[in-house]
Order: sequence, then C-alpha cells, then structure tokens
Amino acid sequence: MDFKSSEQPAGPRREDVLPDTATAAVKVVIVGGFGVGKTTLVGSVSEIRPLTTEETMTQAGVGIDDTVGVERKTATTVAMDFGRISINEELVLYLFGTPGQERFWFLWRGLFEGALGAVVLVDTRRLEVSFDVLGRLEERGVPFVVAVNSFPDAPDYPLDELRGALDLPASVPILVCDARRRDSSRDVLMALMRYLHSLAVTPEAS
Ligand SMILES: Nc1nc2c(ncn2[C@@H]2O[C@H](COP(=O)(O)OP(=O)(O)O)[C@@H](O)[C@H]2O)c(=O)[nH]1
Ligand SMILES: [Mg+2]
Repeated sequence: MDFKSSEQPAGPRREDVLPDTATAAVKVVIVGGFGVGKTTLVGSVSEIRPLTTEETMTQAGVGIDDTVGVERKTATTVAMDFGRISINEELVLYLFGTPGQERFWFLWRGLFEGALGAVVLVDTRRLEVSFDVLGRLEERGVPFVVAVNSFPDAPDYPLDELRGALDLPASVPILVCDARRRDSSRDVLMALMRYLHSLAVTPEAS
C-alpha cells in the first residue's frame, strides 16, 4: 500500500498561509467596464481560490449592460472579486475587482478605502465603457495603470493612440495584457507597483 497518498492534511492549504516574513499588505482595486476581464484577471493571478460574486444577468441589466462584443457573457459581477498575490516574501497584494457599471458605483466608496492604486482594464472594442471609470479615478486622485486586455477580434491600436483616445497623461503607464494568463496579469500588477513606487519617490510625476 502506498502511504504517500496525495491526500491533504486537515487544516489550511499551504498556499492559503502567508509566510511569517510577509510584512506589508497593499490593497489594489481592479476596475473597468463590463466584461473587460476583471474576474478573469483576479482569478488567473490569485494564489488563493478567488472569491467572486457572479450573478446570471437579470432583467435589471437588459438594455443597460452593453453586451456588444461580449455576447457569450452570461454572468456579471454584482459585488466584487477578491484575490491575493504575494509579490515577494514581504509584500502581499490584496486584489478587489469591482464593477464598472454605473448602477454599482455606490460600492466604490467602500472599496477604494485604503486602496493604494488601481488597474483599469480596457477592451479596445469598447473604449467608451472606460471613460467614466477613468474620470472617477482621476477625481478621487487614485493612481492607476491602464491594462489593455487583448481579445482576439479587438482592434490593435498603437499604445500612444490609445493614450490619446483615453486622454491619459504621459505619466500613466499603459500596457497590453492577457488577463487569462497568470504571468501577464502579474506583469500588470508589477507595473502598478513600479508606478506607485515612482510616485512615492517623485510625487510631482503624478
Ligand atoms: N480572448 C480573451 N478573452 C478573455 C480575456 N479576459 C477575459 N476573457 C473572457 O471575456 C469574458 C469576460 O471576462 P470577465 O472576467 O468575466 O469580465 P468582467 O466583467 O470584467 O469581470 C469572459 O468570457 C472571459 O473568459 C482575454 O484576455 N482574452
Ligand atoms: Mg466580473
């Protein structure tokens, strides 16, 4: 009989437990319009099973949630996604994905409490769904990076053109990602960390 079975011992799974060296916890918010890949990004990068609150789209969303370009999407996040990623032995990021639809904006105040920065996910087929989100972040003075989630049939604009279309200042990082890939999602978070660091070093850069 093989006693080295794959059975897990009782108690928390190893990946659920943070190392004792973890000393800094940073809250990061993932925002963006409907169907841009927020839940996907949190799910691909989180080292704990992400918590997500999806609800089958109901009549409340009909005619309001723009499903053009996301025809296969039948669930929409009503409250938030939650995940965690350790950047190194000391730094842990807590990720909060939050809906971009206007009817959920009442959630924003609480979710942005204590957040150090944000990732704005963008779908180039529907840039306009990001305008309000970007405007609200600027209003609140929350530093953010923009991540273009590349969907196969999405137009492939040069990044400086996108920067112009989204009216982003030159200092705001903009990068392309594939939210389904862990390494790509991680790169986005690292870009945000680098940006936050640069702001802390030279605050006038913001
Ligand atoms: N091709 C492609 N599809 C994606 C990508 N990210 C998300 N999706 C799909 O797009 C749909 C919407 O993603 P979801 O994460 O639910 O969007 P959310 O509303 O922002 O949370 C889902 O069907 C995903 O599987 C991506 O990078 N590439
Ligand atoms: Mg979602």
